[in-house]
Amino acid sequence: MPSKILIVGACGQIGSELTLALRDIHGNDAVVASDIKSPSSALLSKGPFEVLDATNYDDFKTLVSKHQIDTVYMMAAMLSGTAEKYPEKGWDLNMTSLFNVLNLGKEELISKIFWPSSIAVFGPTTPKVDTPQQTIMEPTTVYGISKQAGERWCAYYNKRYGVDVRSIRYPGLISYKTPPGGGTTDYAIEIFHEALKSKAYTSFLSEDTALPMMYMDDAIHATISIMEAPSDKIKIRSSYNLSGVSFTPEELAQQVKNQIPEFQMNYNPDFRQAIADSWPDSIDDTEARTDWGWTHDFNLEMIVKEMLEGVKSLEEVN
Ligand code: AKB
Repeated sequence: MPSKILIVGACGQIGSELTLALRDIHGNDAVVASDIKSPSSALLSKGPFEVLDATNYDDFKTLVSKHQIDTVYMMAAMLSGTAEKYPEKGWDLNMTSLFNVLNLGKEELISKIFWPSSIAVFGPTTPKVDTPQQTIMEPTTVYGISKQAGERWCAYYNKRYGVDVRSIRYPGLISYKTPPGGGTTDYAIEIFHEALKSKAYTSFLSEDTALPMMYMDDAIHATISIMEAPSDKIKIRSSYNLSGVSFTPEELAQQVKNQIPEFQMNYNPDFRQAIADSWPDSIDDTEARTDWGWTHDFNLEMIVKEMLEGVKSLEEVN
């Protein structure tokens, strides 16, 4: 029987683009999109959509059996900035949704799971430059703690129950198609909208805050690649380091200025500065490259060009 896929959190920043990419590969009917909130028209018109609260196990199970789902991409999560405002809600959403999908795997109701982790699993005591796959991990944010705990549970369910769960530690993701969802790396998206609208942007991170980042197309490619890889190639069952580019707000502003010379960047760091300061500057992803052949395509210059063109085209449509 052909694979039937469920995306949970399909209206989110990654979920929306992942849904469209998977529908291009497998056909619209093979990919069921779901979210707790209403979908965008592009998602709705192209294939099946279901409203789902991922923290409700019974509803999750019913949906899986209704559509005979065998693969779940569990993309619903509360990101770092928002989870600092609502710590218990963040913990509950991030952990309960993960347990639900892992238990569907344990009960053999689904056969393959993707779950996103993040560079937020690292903390201030982690080596900052070229952070290795295995290293000190003492996260200081709710989001980071939930992702680190989640990674341990993924490895546990794989070892103890044989659940085929695969995961990536996403860096900050940059895209123009869907707005970002309350993360610390969101400045690297907002800057493009403001540069085109008002030729100025005030960054909530300081000019010299280097962070690992990636263009969304690379992230979608990585997500689909790790899921398509033969099971024996996935040697790490917690989560893989993944690297694209690394830059500071000042370096990004300079690239934007190269395209829009009048652009003015200002800095007014807020509570997210402390979160960013606790994360790595850059990531070593040798294992992902060796085990399942990961490569990235987009450098900073390409990202800036794509983002300015993409945001401009969105504004012309609206
Ligand atoms: C965030 O900033 O919270 C996310 C992430 C790095 O996981 N973009």
